[in-house]
Amino acid sequence: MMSAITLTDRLSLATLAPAAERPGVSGPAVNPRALSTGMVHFGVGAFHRAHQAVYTEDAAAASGDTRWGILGVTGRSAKVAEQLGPQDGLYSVLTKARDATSLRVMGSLRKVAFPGVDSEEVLRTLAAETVHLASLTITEKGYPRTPQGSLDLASPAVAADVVALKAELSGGGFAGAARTPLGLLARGLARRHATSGAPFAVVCCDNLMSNGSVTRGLVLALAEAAGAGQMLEWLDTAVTFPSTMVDRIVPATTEANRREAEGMLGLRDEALVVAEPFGQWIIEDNFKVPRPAWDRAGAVVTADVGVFEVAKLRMLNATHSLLAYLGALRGYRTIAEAVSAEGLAEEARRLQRNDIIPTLTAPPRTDLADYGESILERFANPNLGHTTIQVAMDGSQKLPVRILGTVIDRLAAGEVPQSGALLVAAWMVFVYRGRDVNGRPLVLDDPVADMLRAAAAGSEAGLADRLLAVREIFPAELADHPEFRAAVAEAVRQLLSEVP
Ligand code: NAI
Ligand code: CS2
Repeated sequence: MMSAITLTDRLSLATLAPAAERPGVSGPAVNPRALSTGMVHFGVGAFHRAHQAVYTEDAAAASGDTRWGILGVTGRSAKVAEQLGPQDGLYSVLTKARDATSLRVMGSLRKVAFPGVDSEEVLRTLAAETVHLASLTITEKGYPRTPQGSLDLASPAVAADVVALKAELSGGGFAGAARTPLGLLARGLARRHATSGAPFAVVCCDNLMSNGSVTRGLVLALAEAAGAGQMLEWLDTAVTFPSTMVDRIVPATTEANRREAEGMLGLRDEALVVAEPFGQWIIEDNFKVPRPAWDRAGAVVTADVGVFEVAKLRMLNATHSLLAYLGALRGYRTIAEAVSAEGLAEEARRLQRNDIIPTLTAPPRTDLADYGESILERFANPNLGHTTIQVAMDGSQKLPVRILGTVIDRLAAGEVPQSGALLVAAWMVFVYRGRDVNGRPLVLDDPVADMLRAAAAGSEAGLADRLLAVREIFPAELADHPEFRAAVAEAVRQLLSEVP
């Protein structure tokens, strides 16, 4: 007779207790059943679950404040909602240090909504007086902007959300599923203004410079486009948009990760996330509402977050992208393999020391060279499995934030950033070749992939100029700078010869 197939039970409130007692496992720091929802998070992907949700849970544990349960809002699909629903919102964080692994069950994510079916619930929650803030990790491409940085009103999704916002403002009732997170947020703020008018905070946690100001500008633009009238003044006086610097390396979860966690937990966790031990969160002190005691959980709440943001986005994220593109082209699957490969750590140091550090003001108590070394050390963690192809995605959105500001600053100082040119060139060859030195395909995962492939197509000799002419990425002052163009073209020529 066939033996019964043993399906491991799922992590849930009913199965949690014995699991949390297992070696290497820690249980929720709060009682999930005691939490009320106090915040909404848009983009409940891996990073939120391993970063803001952890800080929020630690803050609740330190303060005994039970107001900070989280309603997560997914973006593109119902997948995360389907992963977490049967688990009562419980999930675990698999923390992978170089030589140790631990598992922590999290209890603060109380429900996940999918805008396709739950937009009205999200609107009601955003308007509730017991809910004080929303946070976002919707990726760089989640902020629909023109090359000049304004709201992209030509986007059909944005246009549809403007129509739905007009309906909300006119009291016309539910206007259907939102098409963008910012559209849903703006509608929720409209409802809050029309009901309690209570203050609110919107905390962007995406890798963007001045991410709070960027978010504020887009939300205001949505409201203006919808003819918001009095709501605009309320947004200006009652709603704040603090900027933040966020840092924790959180690779996409693999099935091997899930199996490892299952062995530790004795339960199946379909919503598992994986992360390094390091974490940092610098938050602008700009709130008119109650908030979790994040500063009691290791976050820093300060007036000047900008110096931290620019140092992190330029030092960590640009180095990440350099290693991702050079590493992927050389056939390295992970960032750890790339940074440990012959010559690549030196290229990363050259980028940091010659091009980036001269453009920075060091954050308080920070030696920038030491900071750069600590970053390379984190990248070298062989236990993490962060892939070059994951970091390489969305290059059209990431390059402007991570390296083009550095390039502009160095050119203004009369210097030609050779390593910055190498990073741009490596991205160009990644787009153009679409394969590594071993002939293995390299997927171009980018919101404007088709446009990039079309722009790149043609002779090798003209590749640099063709992609520098893409104004959605490269401003004319860069693309037309003769010495920068020459540096990029030379680096492209060299890399094309290395990846035939
Ligand atoms: P993820 O892929 O796990 O989650 C991305 C979330 O954004 C999902 O909820 C998805 O539905 C939503 N999304 C994706 N494209 C969208 C679009 N075009 N419009 C609206 N929503 C969209 O990614 P993960 O790891 O959670 O990272 C998300 C963001 O967090 C990153 O893009 C970055 O800005 C920030 N971050 C990530 C870190 C990491 O190591 N993973 C570290 C520091 C910051
Ligand atoms: C990475 C970031 O995927 C990427 O582009 O550079 O997600 C990086 O892991 C984080 O910014 C680290 O804080």
